Amino acid sequence: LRDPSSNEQEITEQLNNLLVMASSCKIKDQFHKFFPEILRCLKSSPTLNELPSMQQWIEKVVDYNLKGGKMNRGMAVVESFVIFKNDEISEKDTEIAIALGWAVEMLQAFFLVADDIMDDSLTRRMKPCWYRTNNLGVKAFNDSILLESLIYHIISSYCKDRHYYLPVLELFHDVTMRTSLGQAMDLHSAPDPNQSPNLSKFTMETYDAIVKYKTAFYSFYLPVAIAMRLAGIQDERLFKQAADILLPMGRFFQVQDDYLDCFGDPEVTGKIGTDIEDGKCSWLIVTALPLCDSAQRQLIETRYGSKDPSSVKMVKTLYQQLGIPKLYTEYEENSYKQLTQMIEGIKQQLPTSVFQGFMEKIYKRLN
Ligand code: DMA
Ligand code: MG
Ligand code: MG
Ligand code: MG
Repeated sequence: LRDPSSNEQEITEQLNNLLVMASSCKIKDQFHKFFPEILRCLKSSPTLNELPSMQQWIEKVVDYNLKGGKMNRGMAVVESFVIFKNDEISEKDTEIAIALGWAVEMLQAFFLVADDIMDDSLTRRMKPCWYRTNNLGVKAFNDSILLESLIYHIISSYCKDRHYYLPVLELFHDVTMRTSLGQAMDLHSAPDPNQSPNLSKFTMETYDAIVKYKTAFYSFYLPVAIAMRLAGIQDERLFKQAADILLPMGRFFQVQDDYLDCFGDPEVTGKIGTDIEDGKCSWLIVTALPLCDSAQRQLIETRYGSKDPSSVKMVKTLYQQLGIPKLYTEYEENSYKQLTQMIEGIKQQLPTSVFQGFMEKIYKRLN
């Protein structure tokens, strides 16, 4: 016979999960509905009023590059804020959290426009990359800078008079610096065109440093740290504790991104992979190398980092032969367990639902 109290506990847990899901749907809806507000805010900037001819261009750049994504990062600001605040939240505060969520999406857009040029990518979010539209090419680089500058217009429009204005500004600046350093390490670890890769650079330590900086800070730490600032949290130890979980979670996310680059379905991921062609220091190559015999290593030396489709195919076949997909599934499952344990470990200090919510959204993801 089942213990009736355990049954009750289960029902309470399921009810709680339903409540969290309902609130997440509501936030998603509110978040999307706010987009025209963001456009209005950008177009009403005094600077743009001096240049009415640029208003349409801004709208075009922002519309193309901010829409169509999963919005996980932006929504995480709002969802985390609601949990941290744990109190009645005013309409104004919700609005600020949503606006800052869009500022995070703007930061993501600015990095992606540049990333796609540098990675020589073809598609993003099921559409051609921005630099491949409007005959832009490298001129799209300026739109990346433009998107970055708009972040600060949003932040000042919504929180100039708030006590957390400066800490939030510093967060965006610090995270931008870290992300661009990560991108620099990512780019420098790859070979020059028509050169064979320097395989001694492809170690797990290098990989860990690259992905922590290029992905984990802006995708995981930034949204939660903003929410903490909005909720009035100032204790630096709590920010450190949050980072101790969010940075490894960001690594987990980038390992998934690397796997999907090679083995994902572009119809689902919305982007065609380029890591093998670009000779990137990806999780797959770093995991594969120690398993290679000398002939397999030779194959990587001659074929990795080449745009020739038959070379790319040979690398993918080698990954299959080495059992990389199975190793990936094991990594994903073990990491999930480990991260869940880490989250359990901080429950006295920080609300676990912030971190577990993030985790549930990305575990076993296909896009
Ligand atoms: C992306 O790394 C990192 C940033 C800062 C955009 P990536 O090139 O693997 O991303 P994607 O696969 O989305 O092009
Ligand atoms: Mg890329
Ligand atoms: Mg890249
Ligand atoms: Mg990638």
